[in-house]
Amino acid sequence: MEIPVIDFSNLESKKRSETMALLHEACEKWGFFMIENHGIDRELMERVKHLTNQHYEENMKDSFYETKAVKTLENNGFISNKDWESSFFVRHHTSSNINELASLSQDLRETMDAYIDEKIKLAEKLSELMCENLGIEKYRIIEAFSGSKGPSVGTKVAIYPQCPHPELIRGLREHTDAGGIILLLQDDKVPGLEFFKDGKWVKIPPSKNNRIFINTGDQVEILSNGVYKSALHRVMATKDGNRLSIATFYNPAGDAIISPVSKLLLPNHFRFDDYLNLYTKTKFEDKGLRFETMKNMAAGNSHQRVLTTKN
Ligand SMILES: O=C(O)CCC(=O)C(=O)O
Ligand SMILES: [Fe+2]
Repeated sequence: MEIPVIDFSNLESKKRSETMALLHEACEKWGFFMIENHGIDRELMERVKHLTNQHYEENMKDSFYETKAVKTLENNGFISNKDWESSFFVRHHTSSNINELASLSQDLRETMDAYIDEKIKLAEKLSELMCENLGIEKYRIIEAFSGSKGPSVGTKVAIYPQCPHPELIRGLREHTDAGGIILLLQDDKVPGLEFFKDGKWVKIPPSKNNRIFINTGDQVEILSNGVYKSALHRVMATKDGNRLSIATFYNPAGDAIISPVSKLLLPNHFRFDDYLNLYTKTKFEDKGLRFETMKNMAAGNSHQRVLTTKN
């Protein structure tokens, strides 16, 4: 199974419709994919990774190996209620906490800020492409996520440290993500991330060619009325070295009210007789039009409206 790779440079070329179709399939059938040629500066990405690794070595490593979970690992069976992960969380939007994270160097703060600005642009671009593919208004996802102050954006900066007993603990236990669009800058050497697809765990290889890994969260599944998926995933602990992961969450605001986009809903709550009446008149028409008419009827509009526009 080849994980879909969406080449953003094709969006400006003759290959646009083919690329859009690939993106749609990735969102529908996989819930995860990679993006290349996304336009984020390679050097900026390398710098974020380098400074984060350095920050871990200087400020996080010692305290991680002091934790009780680490010390008791050998004396336990499988640990099912903890993760082998050392992380911190940066909020960017709607308010930033980066200056409150005392141990971060000025260099890391500035580099992270510049990098996240790029990630936000990429998330918004992606949300627009998803809307286009779903046949809904271009800014529908951004608006749905906005609440009173705009979407909420945060980044989990994590190292999954080298683990002496990877069979006894997960790097991060199985879950789906609560929010919207997740953009992951991951280690270019050490693997560990796995996604569940069609009954099997798919291993996500370390990033090459500056690719960014994307997955969609529960709110995208809900907004799209289940057309797009939030897939189960996990991080395996490993003996092979530290694994870096910088995951940016482009999520709804806390006060955003979420519901499926009405255009994507199937008709519901109608009397079957009413459906049959309409069906008799429109049996040889496209069923999508019939569904729209049933939805309009439920909304109190004339049931003829959609059909008469066609005839
Ligand atoms: O670190 C990773 O690769 C995945 C992180 C993740 O799934 C999460 O934080 O929700
Ligand atoms: Fe996740």
